Amino acid sequence: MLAKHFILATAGHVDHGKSALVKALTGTDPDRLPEEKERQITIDLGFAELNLAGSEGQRFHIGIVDVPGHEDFVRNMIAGVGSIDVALLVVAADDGWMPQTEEHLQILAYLGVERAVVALTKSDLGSVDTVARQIRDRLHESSFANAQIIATSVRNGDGIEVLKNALASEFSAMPPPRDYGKPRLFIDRAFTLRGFGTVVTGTLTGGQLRREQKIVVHPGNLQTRIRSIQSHRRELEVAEPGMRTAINLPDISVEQISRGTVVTIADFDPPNSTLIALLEKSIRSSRKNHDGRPLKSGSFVYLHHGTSRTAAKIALLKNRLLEPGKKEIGQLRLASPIFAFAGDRFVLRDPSEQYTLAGGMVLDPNGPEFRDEAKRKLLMSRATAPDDVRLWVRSEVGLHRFVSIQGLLDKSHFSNSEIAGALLSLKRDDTVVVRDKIAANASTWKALRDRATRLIDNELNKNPERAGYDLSELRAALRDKSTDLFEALIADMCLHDFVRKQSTITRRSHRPALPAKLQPVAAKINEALCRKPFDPPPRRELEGDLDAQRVLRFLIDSGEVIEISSDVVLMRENFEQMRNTVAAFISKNGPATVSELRRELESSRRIMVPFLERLDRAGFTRRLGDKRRLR
Ligand SMILES: Nc1nc2c(ncn2[C@@H]2O[C@H](COP(=O)(O)OP(=O)(O)OP(=O)(O)O)[C@@H](O)[C@H]2O)c(=O)[nH]1
Ligand SMILES: [Mg+2]
Repeated sequence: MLAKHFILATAGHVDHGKSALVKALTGTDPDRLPEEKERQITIDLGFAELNLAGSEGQRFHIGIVDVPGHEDFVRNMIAGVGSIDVALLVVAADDGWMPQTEEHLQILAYLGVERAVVALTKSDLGSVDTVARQIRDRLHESSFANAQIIATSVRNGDGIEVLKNALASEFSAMPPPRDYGKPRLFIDRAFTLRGFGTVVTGTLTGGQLRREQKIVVHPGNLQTRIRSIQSHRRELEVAEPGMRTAINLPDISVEQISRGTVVTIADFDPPNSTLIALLEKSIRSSRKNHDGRPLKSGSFVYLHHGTSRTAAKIALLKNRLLEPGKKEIGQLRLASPIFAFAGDRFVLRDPSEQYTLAGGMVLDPNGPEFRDEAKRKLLMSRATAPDDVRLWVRSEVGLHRFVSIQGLLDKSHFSNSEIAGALLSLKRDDTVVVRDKIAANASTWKALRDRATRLIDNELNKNPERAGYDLSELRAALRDKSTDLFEALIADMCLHDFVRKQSTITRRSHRPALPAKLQPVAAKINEALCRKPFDPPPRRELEGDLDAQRVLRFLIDSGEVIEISSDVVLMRENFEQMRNTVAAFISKNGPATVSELRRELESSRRIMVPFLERLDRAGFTRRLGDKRRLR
């Protein structure tokens, strides 16, 4: 049986025995920094691995992240628990539930961690039963209310095996970490190895990474290739979600990459600096302390996402205050962009970095501001069903009216095939219209088509002599519609009552005709063109006013008048007669010059030069030196 990979992280108050427990479970001391050894305190993240067997022979390979408990290092703790599957919450029997036990619990909840096992450590020192009751009490109404509580001691080894079994049973009940084809490695360490160059490590989520794969580093959009991959010092071809992953990026210098940067693939838009999120303040945050005060719209906070931390300004969309126990939609403006997906969780802390204030879920990673109630509702619906791909696709179409199918929800926790499937099902129900590369709500699409129909009909009513409405004018009248959207609209209209003719669109039933008031103008133009049939006046003289322009355009569109050049037009019958005369003259006399043909036709150079060029272009005549012959 293949081993499943999961990530476990410790959590809990300073000095409660997290690192000692990791060492007892794995044999590895996660405190690797000299300063940590000297001060006997964890400062930064530590790592270890643990192999467990399930009761039915399953094998679990667990990457462990050991976090610091001290209040000064909560920032590092958050970076360690951003992509974990299970928390190992540690409470010491001689100390009980303490401030960072509570803060870590809230952080885990904000980040959406749903499973935990509690280790009641130092059982050799304190009253296990009393503290176990206290823990159960504090876990009440948290997502860990039913977590197993295991008393352990690293002094006498009590409970260590029981804890391993408890963890194994936890993992047995879990599906493997999701692979939706969108890998992200949030970097927690970057260093240089002699002979290898830059190595970065992190917890892989969302998809696989393979050796030799092309990747992108954000922010900075640095493009490079993975030279090699390791997990817990073993070489790999492919790293899976849920693996502690180290990758060698020899083309990137260690100065360009650090905790907080993300390694991903090149399929996505760059990071964003504005996002729309559901913000949530835990009912647990205590009124007495600073962390219990409501969060004010307009305030500055630190946003922790993945392994990154950035300053942000909050704008709540409805109320001015976010009270404990409440949820609100808000916009976050970030001091530096983050590579967030819709559905990602994050934590907000105060500017002095002493308190955890709130948490949230990204509802739109590229959220322009909107206070529109309909859109707020659509976003709110997302928050209630973060795993419902159909709902997310439908709300995406609702939020943006017309969405390009390529890239639809690409920054999300849904795979491309889940998104395509949801779109297909919405299309089958006629909820969403899919045309070409565009998806829209059925009603939005109908409204757009009705508008275009009205514009075309208006135009054809006003100018019945025109063959159709210029597409460029129609597009301008519909205002800032993308090329893809406009093309999809025209194609859709042409399936029914409309037809595209060159650069215009018209009703199939439309027959251009001159309105009565323009008839006299037409007669005047006719007369002018026939007075000297082979030497008519220049076009600009015929088009004295707007009406004359309309008529001439109609005559050209209907084929009664032929456009020879920008300034020469001829009646069709005169044009044909000229052409026959040219043919007869050359047949009789052999190749002829412009002058000879001009004399024969009693025309002028102004007409003859463009006229003969036109015959050349049509392949009727051919020019050889200064003479024309017939083809
Ligand atoms: N008696 C007893 N002492 C323990 C036990 N577990 C840990 N300790 C001691 O408690 C102290 C703190 O242990 P650590 O494992 O460093 O605590 P920690 O939770 O990792 O501390 P931070 O990472 O700094 O938050 C050390 O001196 C350990 O030897 C235990 O089961 N019994
Ligand atoms: Mg420690």
